[in-house]
Amino acid sequence: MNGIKIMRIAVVLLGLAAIATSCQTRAQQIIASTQSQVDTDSDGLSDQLEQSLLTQFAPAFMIGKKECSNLPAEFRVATVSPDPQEENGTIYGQVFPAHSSTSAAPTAEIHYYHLWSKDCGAHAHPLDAEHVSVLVRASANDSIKAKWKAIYWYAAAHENTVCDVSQISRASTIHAADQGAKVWISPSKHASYLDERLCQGGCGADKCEAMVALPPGKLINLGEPGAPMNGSLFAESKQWPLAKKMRESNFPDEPVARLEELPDTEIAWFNPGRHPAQGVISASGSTYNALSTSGQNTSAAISVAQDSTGTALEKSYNSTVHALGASTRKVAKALHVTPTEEKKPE
Ligand SMILES: [Ca+2]
Ligand SMILES: [Ca+2]
Repeated sequence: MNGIKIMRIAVVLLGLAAIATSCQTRAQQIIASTQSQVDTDSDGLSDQLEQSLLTQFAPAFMIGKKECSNLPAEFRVATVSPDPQEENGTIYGQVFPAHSSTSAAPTAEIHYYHLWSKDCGAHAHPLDAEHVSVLVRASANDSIKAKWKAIYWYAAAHENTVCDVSQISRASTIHAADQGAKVWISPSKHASYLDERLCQGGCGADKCEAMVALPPGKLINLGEPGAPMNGSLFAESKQWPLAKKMRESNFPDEPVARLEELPDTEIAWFNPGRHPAQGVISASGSTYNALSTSGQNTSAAISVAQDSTGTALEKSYNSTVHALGASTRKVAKALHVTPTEEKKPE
């Protein structure tokens, strides 16, 4: 075989190799594209995007060192009745298009659920479904390539009870526009707070003491109501209100509009004045403290601003606590708490 023939064969082989590589790359692109289009829970957001957003905005949870339910639990898959398999710090997520989403500015709501095998505080009960939420918006219409930013955060605290002290905040206020917020979970009752001081003065027996960071654990997408992912059939169980929490938006127009009227240093109550006698009550020892949530001016919010003479939170507390009076006692009665001494703030 002369040199010219060898060269021709080599060129042909190289050509074939190039074609094979091209076909392989194309196939890989098709597979990747197909994977990015998979939408298991049929809500219009791909599994890939949902997991990416869940990871980017995963909160940094703080829990009690002596938490009586140990860690948020992972629940047995493919089981309709919630069955805590292991208390290992698993966090469950849900991502769905927000009602304000447009093709120009895709917007999604994310819920992070910390699910416990039990509530072991006052009025204890088995199973405890708690959560925080965030509203996130894309910088461009390509939701995969776009940069996503958080706009508002919500933390559920004693939702739908006389003690409801759930909060809503601008993401920038709590330094959580690009990543997850720091969230304090009250030991035993598992109420979520966007500011540690709110937990310290929380409702009932809430008190955040000896708090430690929740160790990194699994982050599992629950899917949507009626369209579970990852075997999370337990989400629909009537044994807990998880499905109800999954069906509700935590960013309806009214609280968002109310928050936008406040200075950007403030966190707003989600339900100010929802209950006429509502207050944030802390019964600790013989001291009976309260924060107003009457929905007026500073009492509609908690300021997280600092100043040289102390926190604005304390100022707000001082300026509103006198308004509580009889209403404080009504809440105490509702909570079955009897203060032995009512002390004015210092
Ligand atoms: Ca989806
Ligand atoms: Ca989803």
